[in-house]
Amino acid sequence: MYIGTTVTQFIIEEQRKLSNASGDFTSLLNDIVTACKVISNTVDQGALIGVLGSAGSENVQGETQKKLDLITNDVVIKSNEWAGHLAAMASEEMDDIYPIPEQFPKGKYLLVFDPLDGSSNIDVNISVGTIFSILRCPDGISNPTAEDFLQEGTKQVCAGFALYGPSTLMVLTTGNGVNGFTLDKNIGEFVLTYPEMKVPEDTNEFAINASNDRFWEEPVKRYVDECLAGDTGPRGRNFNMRWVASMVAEVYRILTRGGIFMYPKDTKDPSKAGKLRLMYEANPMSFIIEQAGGVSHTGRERIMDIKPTDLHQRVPVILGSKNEVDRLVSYHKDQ
Ligand code: P6P
Repeated sequence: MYIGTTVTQFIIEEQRKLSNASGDFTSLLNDIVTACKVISNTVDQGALIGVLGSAGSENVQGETQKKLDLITNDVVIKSNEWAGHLAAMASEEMDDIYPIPEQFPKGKYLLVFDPLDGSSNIDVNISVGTIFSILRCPDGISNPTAEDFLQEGTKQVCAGFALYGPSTLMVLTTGNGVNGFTLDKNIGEFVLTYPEMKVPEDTNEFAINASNDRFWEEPVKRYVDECLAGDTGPRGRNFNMRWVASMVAEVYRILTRGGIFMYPKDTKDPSKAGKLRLMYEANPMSFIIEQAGGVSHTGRERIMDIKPTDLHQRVPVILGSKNEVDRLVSYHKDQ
């Protein structure tokens, strides 16, 4: 019985379109996919294997780490450090970069990842995910530093995420559109189920943490107030609101039925430019959203154009359906 196109077959067929493809990239992507399968299985078992709850430590962001933050970080590291495709890795859960250990060969790519995005939800059994971004290691560099990771989002070779929800899904882009796969746990393979995903240009659904309302800048207040005014206000139609507090779940919903996701700049902590991290949340999700026909912006600039200055740099994020993001960007210009 034909099982459909597996993610491995898909990647190899994609690779054939690239004239200079060495197979290195395909093998790297397969190692990342393996890590996501292991994480899916671990998250699925949760309390049964004692992996829930706090690890009693903080990450570089000052956020309390869950046990699963550390476990999943280690899964990604161990699945990808040995094969010779990477020169180094960086993660939300590690202060500095992770150089490939001496006993393993080094490769030409850099991997940046958030091993368990939305992990504050894990103890309450709400969907979480793994976000990853692949960059090229600069030519001639065999021992990269954090500086070598600080590349604009436009330099990404690949971006993807796994979503551990009712189904475990994988969403990928290598710059030729966006494709979604569902993990068939009976055979342990991600199978192509959502080819050529596209973000609808219009939407009636916005996502924002409304508890931050009093900290928002005027353009965001105006946009959200107009959505809340519905058909009695300037938009002339009603809107719906969602907030899952798990970016992977929000982005997947937007890829499926449209929407606008906002974690904007606010005055809650003036020292922070936003909550979400550029290198392993905003940039990979921006690559995916743009490849699916959406827009991803800070309100003042295209996220993928930002020249990073720090591995754990935070940025405002407004992404999703083109016509809604464009509208909110125009409100920033009107300011
Ligand atoms: P808040 C999860 O911690 C995360 O980084 C994103 O996945 C999510 O969109 C956001 O933070 C949730 O933030 O302030 O609503 O808990």
